[in-house]
Amino acid sequence: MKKENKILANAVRFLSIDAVQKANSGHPGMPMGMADVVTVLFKYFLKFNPKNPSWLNRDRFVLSAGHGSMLLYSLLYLTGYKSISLKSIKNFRKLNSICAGHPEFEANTGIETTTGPLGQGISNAVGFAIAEKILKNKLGKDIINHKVYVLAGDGCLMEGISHEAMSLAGHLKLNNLVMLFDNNSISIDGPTSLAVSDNYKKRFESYGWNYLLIDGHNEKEIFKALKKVNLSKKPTVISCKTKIGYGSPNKSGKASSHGSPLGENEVSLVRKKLNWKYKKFEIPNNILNQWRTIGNKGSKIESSWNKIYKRKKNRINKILKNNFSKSIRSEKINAIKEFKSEASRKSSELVLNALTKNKNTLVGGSADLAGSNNTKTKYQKIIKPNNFLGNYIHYGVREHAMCGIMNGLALHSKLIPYGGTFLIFSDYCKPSIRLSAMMKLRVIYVMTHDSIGLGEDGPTHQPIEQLSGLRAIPNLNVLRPADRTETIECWEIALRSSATPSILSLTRQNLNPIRSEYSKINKCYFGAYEILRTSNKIKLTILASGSEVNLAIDVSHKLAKYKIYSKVVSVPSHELFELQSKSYKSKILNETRYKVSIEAGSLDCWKKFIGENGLSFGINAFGKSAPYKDVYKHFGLKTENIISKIKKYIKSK
Ligand SMILES: Cc1ncc(C[n+]2csc(CCOP(=O)(O)OP(=O)(O)O)c2C)c(N)n1
Ligand SMILES: [Mg+2]
Repeated sequence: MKKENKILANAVRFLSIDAVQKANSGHPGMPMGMADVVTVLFKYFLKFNPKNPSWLNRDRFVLSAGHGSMLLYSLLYLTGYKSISLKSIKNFRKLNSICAGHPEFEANTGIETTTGPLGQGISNAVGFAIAEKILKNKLGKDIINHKVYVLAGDGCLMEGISHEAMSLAGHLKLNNLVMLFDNNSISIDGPTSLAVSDNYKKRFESYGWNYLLIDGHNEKEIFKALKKVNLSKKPTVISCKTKIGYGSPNKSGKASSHGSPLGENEVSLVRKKLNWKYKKFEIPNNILNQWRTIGNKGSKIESSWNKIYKRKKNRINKILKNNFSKSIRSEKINAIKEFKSEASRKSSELVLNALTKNKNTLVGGSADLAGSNNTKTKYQKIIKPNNFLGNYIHYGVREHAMCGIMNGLALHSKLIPYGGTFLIFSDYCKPSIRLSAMMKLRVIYVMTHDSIGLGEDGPTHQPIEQLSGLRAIPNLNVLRPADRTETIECWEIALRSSATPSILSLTRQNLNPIRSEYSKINKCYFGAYEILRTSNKIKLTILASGSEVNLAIDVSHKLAKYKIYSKVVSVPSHELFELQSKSYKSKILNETRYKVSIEAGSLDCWKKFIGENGLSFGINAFGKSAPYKDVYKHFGLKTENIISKIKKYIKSK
């Protein structure tokens, strides 16, 4: 490294070391090891403007190795982002500091995504890179032409999601994507040789990536590799051989520099070794100014971009604007007119048909179940290698990466991703779903075959505890519509929830329509609403969701023959119902003493509505392989059984 650049890199190192030491917690090793690489990247290559962290055409820098968060905070502070002050760095890992333990996405701060669960950042970066390609086609390459850099460590690359995401990125030839692999051969338990003997070159080249191996402390090699990327037709891994904890006499190259402060003594020794004469957190003006000069370059680049943008602004805004209301309304009118039995996955396809007839920013996809999830419409075009004119992604059988990629698509700017798989495989998506919720992203998960109602595929495919588990995730709307009208309304909710991801839980089997009148109001927004009552004076409230609303209606009508009068409440969303006023909730729940819930899944999540004295019908076992009506019968989800249990229940209480 040139002396001046070594000093710049050391500024990153010492801010990181000092912050971890002060917090008495964190990971100094990675920032120390990768400081040289990122210094060359930020100084000579990265296109960014700290004065406008949201600049649409900035390069995206994703820190997949989120444990090295101090590397990112140091860079953002040094280059002049307002979001990160020296004070916040001193408050690293303290309550409400933007310098959280792991980077937490916040718009307009330079923190592009939330990372920490290893490997997620790689899938986000693939999403960013796909978004860049799609938007370049939509808006023109004078408006969008940026790169995506992702810094990933050994851990990220051991995770399954890295295999899925990189394989798809290679297939799609995402030449705008560059991975900086911190190839330090150390993870928490010790040398990576304890657990890995992959041939990285062969692995990545077989995906269709370039593989460049460099010394991550050699400026010339770093520079040359980053320069080479520009001409590539493929994504590139720059495998940077680095020393974790670089500069630490006793801890460099060892796992001991990974996850805990170096200790005061060792910090002094590093200061000596790297010839850093400054006090804790002190970055002398001449060094800070050099970093700020690097940051300031971006203003100029953005302002010349702005000239082009201003000319095209109206057209761009038009392209990026969505207007779904008209299609939603006309579909709702149609649903009432046609009044047809159909699977809610089919209803969802009809909604998508209407939505995709016109241009918008929806980007659909499925993990190899397009036909089963009904996610692809005849109006959509497939995204292919070297052709990003389309709006539909065949993710392949890669559920986890699909969801991480959708997070990246949503984070990039204006795209609205939706992607399908079977509800049972939400388990393969969970870590990314959780992050969509944490980051407040509008990602729409189309999850079909949502119960034992899928029938013959049996217990491995029949979701039981999935709805309950998903409902436990904060800021996630789990939407389980009961017919076509509700499916349309749930889609409308998902599209309008700009800060909340949605799960659309949809059936394989047919459902009878429950809504016979057109309503301008989106009733599903209430989360739960009355759909039927068999008398003015009722004794019983029956709550049900999705496919079981039909069953609840049948039960309610038949109970009336025994003079047990009831109301049926359709509950498309627990979360939205919880948001309603006390009086609304009370009107729905507390009209009767007797309360019943019916849902073909785990029972527990209904307790909060029906109380200890309520009666739940559901399933607490792993499903069965048989035609679906037989499976429903087997688990007691049949009108006769429910009626007889309700009769006993009312007698006994
Ligand atoms: C999914 C997941 N599993 C486990 C962890 C805990 N963890 C954090 S860092 C780490 C080791 C990472 O090793 P590497 O990527 O090589 O980072 P380095 O030690 O080189 O900085 C582990 C296991 C995690 N953050 N995410
Ligand atoms: Mg490592």
